[in-house]
Amino acid sequence: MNWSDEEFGFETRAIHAGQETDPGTGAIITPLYLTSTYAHSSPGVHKGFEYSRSHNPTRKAYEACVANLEGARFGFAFASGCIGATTAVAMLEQGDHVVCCDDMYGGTYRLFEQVFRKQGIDFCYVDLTGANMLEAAMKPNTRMVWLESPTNPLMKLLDIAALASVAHDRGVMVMVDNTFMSPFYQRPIELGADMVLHSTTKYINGHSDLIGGLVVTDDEEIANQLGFLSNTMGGIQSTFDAFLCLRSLKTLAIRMRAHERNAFSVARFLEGHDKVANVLYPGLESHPQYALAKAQMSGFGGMIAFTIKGGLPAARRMLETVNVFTLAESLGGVESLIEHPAIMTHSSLPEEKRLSLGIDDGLIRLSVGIESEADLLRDLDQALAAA
Ligand code: P1T
Repeated sequence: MNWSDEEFGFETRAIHAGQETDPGTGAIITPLYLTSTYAHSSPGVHKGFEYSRSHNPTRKAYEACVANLEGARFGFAFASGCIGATTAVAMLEQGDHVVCCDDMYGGTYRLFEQVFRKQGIDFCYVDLTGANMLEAAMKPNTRMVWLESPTNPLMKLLDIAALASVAHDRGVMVMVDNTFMSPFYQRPIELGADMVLHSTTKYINGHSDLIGGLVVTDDEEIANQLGFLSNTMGGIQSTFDAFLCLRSLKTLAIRMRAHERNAFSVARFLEGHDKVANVLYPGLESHPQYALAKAQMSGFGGMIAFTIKGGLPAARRMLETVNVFTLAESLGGVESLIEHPAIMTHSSLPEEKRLSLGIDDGLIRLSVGIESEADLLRDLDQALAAA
């Protein structure tokens, strides 16, 4: 069955795409195929599956479902967002150059600077909120542009269509890390991206019980390379975790709406609080790129960053005082999390880079979950009072 987006809505595709009723039993759920290998009837003659590093029916259904939701034909599921990123960058060669947005997940920055730079790949980090900045940053050896939008943690938005057009004029491929929005609120392939990365640890799985990554593309040549590298490097998602993610996708739409509803309330509450200096949420009219947020995304998601007055001492007191929010790294799960980027998720950035970006000691990041709205507001209120 072809669950095309012309014919079927997002919620329908999230429940059905890539999946078929089991012809042998009628089971409506794709089984957990816990097998490492598959029988051949004669050497080289098999049913399309040889070895589970290359292909596995559960993982294949999950990859096809996410690819469908992103408006792409090919998906590759990995054991983490980081190994998904690693596999994509492994397409490059020594001497190649990558232009990256300046604000990004600290672990991605660490991967580029402390692993790939040693392999002879060059990276630069540029404020890409203006597409002309990309033009200036590209060199003759630039092969890839690496974008996050919204960025982690500063919630900066990048104009994906404009940047992809500038990159493509020079034959440069574009990767967009869509972790914060999920395909429910943003579809970078439709905006011109060549590849989309997810840390599926976050909204795609949504229940904070696994680590995973996924790369999709609609480009057959890129898909061939990713398939080769995934099989050769072997960073695949485990079958069980692929099963859990496939299950989670079925509720992605309702979870994302619930995250957003609560995030709006939290963002407005914080904006009106006298201990809060600044709130960064793309759904607020005060967000510097509110117009782009409305044009590029179909919603605003569940992530918020804000600056507390009083710097680290106030931030620490607030983070130690929350009860419903949990002080923890990660995001995108049903439970609300709060964290301190400077000390936690972005500690691998050199201090001067962190501070020049604006990731200072007063910056706090929220992943707003889907608990009762009033409980979240009350919790933040009492924690801010303690700060
Ligand atoms: O943790 P992992 O599944 O390997 O994904 C890495 C990653 C990639 N891209 C983005 C935008 C991310 O936010 C992450 C992981 N981020 C966190 C753990 C965090 O708390 O920000």
